[in-house]
Amino acid sequence: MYTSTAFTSEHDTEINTLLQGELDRQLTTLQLIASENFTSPQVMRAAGSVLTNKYSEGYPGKRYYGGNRVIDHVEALAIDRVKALFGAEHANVQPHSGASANTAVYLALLKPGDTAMGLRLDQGGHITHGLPVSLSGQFYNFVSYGVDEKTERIDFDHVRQVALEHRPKLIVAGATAYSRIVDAQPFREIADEIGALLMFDAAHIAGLIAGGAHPSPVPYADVVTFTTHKTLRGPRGGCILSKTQHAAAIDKAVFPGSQGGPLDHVVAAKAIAFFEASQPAFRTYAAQIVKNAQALAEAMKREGFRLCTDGTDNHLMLVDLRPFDKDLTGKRAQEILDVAGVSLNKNQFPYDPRSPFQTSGLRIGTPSVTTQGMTEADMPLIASLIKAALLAADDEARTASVRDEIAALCAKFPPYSGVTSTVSSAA
Ligand code: DSN
Repeated sequence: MYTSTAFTSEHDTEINTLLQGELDRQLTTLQLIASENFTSPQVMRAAGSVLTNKYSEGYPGKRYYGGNRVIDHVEALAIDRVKALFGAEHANVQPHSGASANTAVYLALLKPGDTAMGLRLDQGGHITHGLPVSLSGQFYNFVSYGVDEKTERIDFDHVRQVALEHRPKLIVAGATAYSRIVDAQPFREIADEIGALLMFDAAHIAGLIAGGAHPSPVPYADVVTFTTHKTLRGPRGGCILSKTQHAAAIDKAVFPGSQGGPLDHVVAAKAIAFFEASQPAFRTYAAQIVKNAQALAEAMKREGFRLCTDGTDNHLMLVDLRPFDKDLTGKRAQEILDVAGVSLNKNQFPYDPRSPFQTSGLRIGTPSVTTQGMTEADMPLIASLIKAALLAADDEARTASVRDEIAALCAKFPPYSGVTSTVSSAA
């Protein structure tokens, strides 16, 4: 299903060519974006299935359209599986994305103008945690907590202080660029002290939680949101878990509050991903993601980079480029690495002196390379290739040589068995 034959369309050779080009890119370059993964053939098959043809506004047994007998079973199965996977009381599997999930939670639990509190975007938070240009920042009065400047970790004395000062109705825990365990229990205690609700955004770490490689926030949080396509390795989409007391409000806020018809093909793909994540092999996978991140972090340090918090407990690390090259911005490094065959993203780290458009840092994650079968033994080579690519900037011959080495490494770890690139080198 990944071959050019499968992508062939009599009517649209332009898109066919582009799909093949993206397949070749994914097969011949290193995918180190912390929020990406290679989903399974089964998940992709469901996401490309006839379920895309169906309208099913509403919920199982309560639809606005006929013909939903099969769809009801699909959605009920997805709900049952995800509740069992995370030990949740209630689940809504319809959010189209993590941002949609978070927006629905705010709609369910807050009134416009209410105060909420989340991690600063420039210290690891997400745009939906109150960025002024996002809906969250425009409709709600978001205040922020940060990380400690010295340890670069969440400082719960500071979180408590901000909570006591602003008394938010909702505390948002969770991050998009934070390399340490996020402990939900102290957030719960602070929320209880001020009578606030607690939402945990587990988008990045949902797969680690499902696989037992990160403590679960489900027992502590009123609501847990996550995306299904990051460490969880499912289709692109969102999900909301909640305590029973919030179930009706959450469901109403998803539909009809903020979405219309669910993407039933994606709901089926989510159900498959929840099944896959419940298998013993997924626990091994989740643990290996972390082992690989820790091995890569140590190797990056040996290559002369500084790591935010000096390392990682999860699937990602934030790299401070300044000790390696004080003039190299994250933006430039991302561009250089893109040409050399390494996909990652520029990222500010806490107290980064540069803007979010330039940054002094990079974010690197191991979910994709771990799915490909790479282990700790392969991480020093990745670190040395990153360094070599950065040193080779603007030197076409040296960059091409690094790119060939990367393509050779990727060829040893095909993410889809039997599927090879149509190009010998990604150049
Ligand atoms: N959550 C973002 C990321 O981490 O890449 C995307 O919104």
